[in-house]
Amino acid sequence: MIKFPKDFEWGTATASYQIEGGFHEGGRTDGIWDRFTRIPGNIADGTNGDIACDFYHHYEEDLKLAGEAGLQVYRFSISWSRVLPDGTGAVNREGIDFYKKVIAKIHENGMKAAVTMYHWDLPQCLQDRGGWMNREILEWFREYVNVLYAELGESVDYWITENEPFCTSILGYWTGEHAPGFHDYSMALLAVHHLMLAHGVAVKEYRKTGLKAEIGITLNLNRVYPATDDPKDVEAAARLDMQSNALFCDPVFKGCYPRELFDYLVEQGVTVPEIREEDAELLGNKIDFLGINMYETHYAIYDKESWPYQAREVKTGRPITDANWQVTPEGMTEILEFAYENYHPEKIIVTENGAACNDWLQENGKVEDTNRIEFLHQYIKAVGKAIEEGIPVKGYYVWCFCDNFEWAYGLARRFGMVYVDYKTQKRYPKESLHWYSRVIAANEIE
Ligand code: IFM
Repeated sequence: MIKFPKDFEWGTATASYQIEGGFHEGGRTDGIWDRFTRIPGNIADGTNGDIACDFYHHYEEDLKLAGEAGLQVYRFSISWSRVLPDGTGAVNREGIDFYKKVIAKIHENGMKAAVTMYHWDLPQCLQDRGGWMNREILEWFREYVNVLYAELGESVDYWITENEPFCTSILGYWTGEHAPGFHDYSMALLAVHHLMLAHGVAVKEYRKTGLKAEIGITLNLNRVYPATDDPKDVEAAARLDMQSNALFCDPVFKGCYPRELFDYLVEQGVTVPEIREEDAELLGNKIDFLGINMYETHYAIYDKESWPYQAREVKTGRPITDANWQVTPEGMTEILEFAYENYHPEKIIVTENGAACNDWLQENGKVEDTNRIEFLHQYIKAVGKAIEEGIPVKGYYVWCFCDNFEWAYGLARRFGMVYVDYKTQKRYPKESLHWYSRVIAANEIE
């Protein structure tokens, strides 16, 4: 039996574009995902987030259900274009009021509010001005976060500057799987730099407000191990490992980028971003907690055709989830050890972990997602192991509370603990939600 500390917080996580819907209601303008999802072929099942699970109209019901399940923290993100329809300038009262009501309901239902300020949905009007390629985005972001601090600051319990800058940059500007859908590695690296600086801006501005809630960033970290012990595979995996972890952790904790990685990329013909003198101070701004999203350990081999790293990820025969991700619970303990040993964060929160499963709704209204329960069980145990080793993990949030729009995979890929019938918008708590409630109530796991 693993017992969790008394002050450990159990929660769940969501994100605006994936759940909200109401895409043209209440003064919201288009974000980059509204544009991206309209391009044929970008989303596997051709769906989009126009309605998703319609949290915009169902938030009261959802937050009541979350509270009744005993969840202690509800993580959600703000849609920038709902709050500032022109990206900067006039504040949309209706948008702010919506989030005020959401936070009030979170509290009313006995939970804390963890707010992500940027979870991938850049206003399209700012993309039209260069988006994450344009250094002016630091000023746009400064304005946006200050609106949030001023309007919501008194009621938010945890601030998360950005979610998974890896995805915004590498998937958005290199593989093109995510909005805005570019394919240029040098652009991706520039996006990394601007994202890291924007994170620094948000922390710096926050400290000026005197607000007392904690602020951190959420990184999706995972070790990349060699699939064999061939030295070429070992080196190739080490390069991808740096891209996944050090590229994002070094700027946040050390105020610089991994030299070895940048030197390698220059040799490959990549243009690395110009780092100005004033950047180091912004990059290294101290955070209160590190949020880690972890789902899968990756394995890689040498592949001379795979530019720029000459490395390719492969599966290694482990069971896989419906997202085609390998089930690797030991990797959860390992990534927590890696983060703690290399960067010494004072506090870590696992801000996402979960599984996509091939769920189906039975005649009796039940969804018996035993595979998700087994997945969560193994990963939560792995978090407990890290705590027993003395790593300061203070919270764990399941992705996701309810089924939602899973980016390039659309609505078909279900990650929720609550099943959503998208035709009726009716919610059906899955067995995993009941199971998670019991874990929370016991604060321990077998
Ligand atoms: O749905 C995403 C979320 O937006 C960010 N982290 C991973 C989840 C599952 O893919």
